[in-house]
Amino acid sequence: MTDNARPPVTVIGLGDMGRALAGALLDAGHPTTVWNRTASRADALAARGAAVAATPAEAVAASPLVIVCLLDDGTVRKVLEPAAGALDGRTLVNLTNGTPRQARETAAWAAGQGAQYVDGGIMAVPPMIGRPEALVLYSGSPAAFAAHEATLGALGAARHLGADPGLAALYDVALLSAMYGMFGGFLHAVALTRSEKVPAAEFTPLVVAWLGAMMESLPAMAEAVDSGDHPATGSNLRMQATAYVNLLEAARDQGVGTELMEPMRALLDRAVAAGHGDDGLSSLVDLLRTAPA
Ligand code: FVH
Repeated sequence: MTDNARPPVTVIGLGDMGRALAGALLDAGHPTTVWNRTASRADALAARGAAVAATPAEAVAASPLVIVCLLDDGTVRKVLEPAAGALDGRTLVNLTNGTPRQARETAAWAAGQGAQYVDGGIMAVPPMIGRPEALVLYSGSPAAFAAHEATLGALGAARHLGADPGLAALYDVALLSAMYGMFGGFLHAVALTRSEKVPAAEFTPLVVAWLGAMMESLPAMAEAVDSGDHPATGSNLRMQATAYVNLLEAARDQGVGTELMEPMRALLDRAVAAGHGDDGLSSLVDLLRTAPA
């Protein structure tokens, strides 16, 4: 059910995420136009009242706000370039996962077409879209974001990070990197315990409690990073580098691959060799920002 008091929106790209975005906009009462390469993916949205455009250009021309959510940056360019003439005077919000450099390049390209540009990073999975727990990070034109903030709020909690269009992608890839670090650690831990037939479901509550306790140290580590002072607080890097060898040896003994764990050993060794053995873990941030010798 749409409500003509709500501004019209176009959604280009109806994969798992794009369909969730378009569905949330329909739920909020926005007249919604959609386009997707595989047209059948629009069927359920059309049944709920979405207008289905025949081409990307027709989709762009339908609304002052155009949201794209496609596989990757190359796909965004491929789909939008034939529609470039229709972008003049519109706001392009790109929720496709990408890099800061790609976001800045697409912003410059969009400006060349007369469009305002806002980049976005979706910190949510499709079933969360439309709910307040879905966080969507934005950066780019502050004026365009302010003009469309209420509409974008239909997708989830909207947070604008600044005028630099690369910021949302920077935060997005940083948060995803933290997520993959956590999942990688969990997967390795479960592979280890499964090697002795411990059911993952039995072991996992211990992981949840342990990671929760360790997460409490992150704000203090962040302060150390910002100050450049890296107190060991009882766990210096020399000790950690020595103990870490046991993590790798135990994995090999248990027949578990070490590919998720090896990079940290290399970094710890590099830190100790560089004279940071008495520092705390937070000093690895400085090291990561310098290439190995
Ligand atoms: N799904 C998720 O959990 C995450 C959550 C965080 C954000 N990501 C990013 O969102 C972008 C879209 O992800 P998605 O889940 O919708 O991805 P797919 O279901 O694979 O849909 C891909 C869409 O891209 C279209 N597409 C692909 N290649 C082309 C092409 N050569 N020409 C035109 N369109 C293309 C595809 O069309 P079709 O296959 O249905 O015809 C879909 O619309 C992504 O950046 C995530 O990293 C999702």
